[in-house]
Order: sequence, then structure tokens, then C-alpha cells
Amino acid sequence: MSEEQKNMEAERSLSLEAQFEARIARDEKIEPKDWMPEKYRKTHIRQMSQHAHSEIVGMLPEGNWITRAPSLRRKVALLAKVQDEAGHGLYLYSACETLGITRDELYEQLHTGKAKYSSIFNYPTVTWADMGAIGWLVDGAAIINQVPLCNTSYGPYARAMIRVCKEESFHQRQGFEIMIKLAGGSPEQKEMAQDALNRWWWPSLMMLGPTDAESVHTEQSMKWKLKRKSNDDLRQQFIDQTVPQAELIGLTIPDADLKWNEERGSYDFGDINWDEFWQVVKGHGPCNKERMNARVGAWEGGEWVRDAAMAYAEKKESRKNKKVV
Ligand code: FAQ
Repeated sequence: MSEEQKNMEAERSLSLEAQFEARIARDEKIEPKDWMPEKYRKTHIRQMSQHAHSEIVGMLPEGNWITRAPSLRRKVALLAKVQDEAGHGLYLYSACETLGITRDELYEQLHTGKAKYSSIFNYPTVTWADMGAIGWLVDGAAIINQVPLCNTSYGPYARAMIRVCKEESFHQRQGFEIMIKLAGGSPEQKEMAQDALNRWWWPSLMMLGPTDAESVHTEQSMKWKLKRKSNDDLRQQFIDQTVPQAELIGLTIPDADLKWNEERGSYDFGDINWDEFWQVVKGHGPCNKERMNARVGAWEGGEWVRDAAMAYAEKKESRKNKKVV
């Protein structure tokens, strides 16, 4: 490329960037075929794929209880919830593919540990009350994080999130209803609910991401309107919403420093164990290995199905071509 051509190219991309920024400022949606800065594309692939992986890995802790649900009604609701999570993963993978990355590449990133998934799914589900706590707290936190994403700047992500949020709302109620029943049941049932709250509370706060001071992506993602609220703001919103719900059903949030702050109009809360969070994110949580083994095992175990589907499609295509001739 000559010097003159290089200058023209640089000018062209500067003007495209200015137009792009103006569209973001006007709250216009960016669509797959629109010009976008390479960093915008890569950041969206990172966040959307991690979100998709979280949905798929997130099926595992609850999948563990489908065969042991205490009644047919509970089983049906849990089964539907876990299926919804598979659906969320699929919409999000599809939305991600519009940015020019293939499904195989995305899976490869998950299976080799290159892509992250939410820390929360690396904790074990040891009692039935954990199904209640996950719906109430994990889906509760997910809704708070995801409602603002319905307004995110990338069209396919924003549209996927509208449906996801409607379904998450059913999940949250499904979980809270389990907690209401257990908390109002026998002393053993109430103890089981309290124990689940004790174990899931802090990981649910961590799930919303590192503090704003530690968050490396927030500033840029807010500028692009990918993120509409910061991690700390979402965490505070989650706490303020959830504490009265715990009080309503007679459970105690496991935080001795939790206190209503009249001046701020929200709760003060204790220190989060960020060492634990980073340990889990780096692969050293209680179930990281188990989760990855399950995903890689499913991928390898399903290879013959993918091969058979491809062979069938090729056979059908070659028959069609023969007829045309
Ligand atoms: N776990 O600079 P930031 C669900 C990483 S879906 C692991 O603050 P960002 C439904 C982060 O990736 C749950 N890693 O990053 C369900 C980055 O590392 P990187 C998932 C985490 O992107 C319910 C580094 O730390 N939801 O629950 C976590 O601005 C029940 C620095 O962090 C979504 O994915 C974490 N918790 O903010 C399913 C929502 N937090 O990428 C089944 C969309 C941070 O440079 C059952 N995502 N990291 O290597 C988001 O809103 C954002 O990506 C955040 C993180 C808020 C998660």
C-alpha cells in the first residue's frame, strides 16, 4: 500500500469511528453488518461468550437435582428451568456468532480454559434447598445484572436479553417459592434453607464481578453502552432488594456488618472475600474441575452424533444434486 493509500485508509477508519461513536451517543443499536471498531467486536465476543458458557455450565449444579426433586411438581419446574438455561446459552452463542466467530471456536475457548464462565457455578449443590437458593439468589443477581443488558448497544445481544430476562424472572420466583416453603416448614427444613443461604450469599455477591476499582473492563464497556451499570452499583441493588425478602421469610443474611444506612438509603455490608473470588475464577474453586470434565465429556461423547448428522446432511445433499443432473 502506498503512503497516500495508507493515509486515505487511516482517514476513512477515523471517520467511520466518529460515525460509530455518534451512533452510540444517539442510543442507536449496532447491527452485525455495521462497521464497528475491532475492540468493540472483541469485547462483545468476550462478554457474550462468557455469558453463554455460564448458562451452559450453570445447568450442571441444578441438573444434579432433577432426579432427586421431592415431588413431580418440583421436578417439572426444575426441568423447565434447566432447559431454559440451555436455550439462553443457544441464543447467546448465536448472537455471538454474528460477530464472526464460530461455535466450534467458542467451545474450544471454554474447553481449553481460555474463556471464563461465572464463578458461581463452581460451588456444589449439596441439599434440595440449594435449588431454592440458586433460583432466589443466583437468578436474582442475574436479573439485576441482565435487565440493563436489554438496553445494551449491540442489537443481537440486547434482543436476546429481553427473552432471557423474562425467563429469569420465572426462575427467581421458582427458587424463592422453594425457600418460602422450606423456611415455613419443619425446624429441619428451615435449617436447611438457612444453611443454603449461608453458603450461597457471599458467592452471589461475588458473581456480580470485582469492585469497580478492580474492574478492568467497566470504563470502556460503559462508554460503549455494553454495560449500563457498574459492578458495585448492581451489587448494592441486589443487596437492597434481597435483604427484605430474607426478613420476610424469617431467614438471616450471614453478614454481621449488614446494617441499614439511613443517610444513603441502602444497606452497608461486610467485606467480601475477594481472594476466594479470584481463586475460583482462576480454576481453584470447589467444583471447577468437575464442571470442565462434564462439559468436555459431553463434547467428546457427542462427537458421533455430530458426525452422523454431518454424514446424513452430505448424503441428502448428494442425492439432491444427482436428481438435478
Ligand atoms: N466469574 O472488568 P470486569 C446466570 C472476570 S448467567 C468469573 O468487571 P466485565 C444465569 C471478567 O470476565 C451468569 N469471572 O469484567 C443462570 C474479567 O476477566 P477477562 C453470567 C468473572 O466483563 C442462573 C475480569 O474478571 N452472567 O447466572 C466474574 O466488565 C442460574 C475482570 O472483571 C453474565 O455473564 C465472575 N463472576 O464484568 C444460569 C452477564 N466477574 O474477561 C444458571 C454478562 C468478572 O478479562 C443458573 N456479563 N469476571 O478474562 C457481565 O455483565 C460482565 O461480564 C460481568 C463482569 C459483570 C460478569
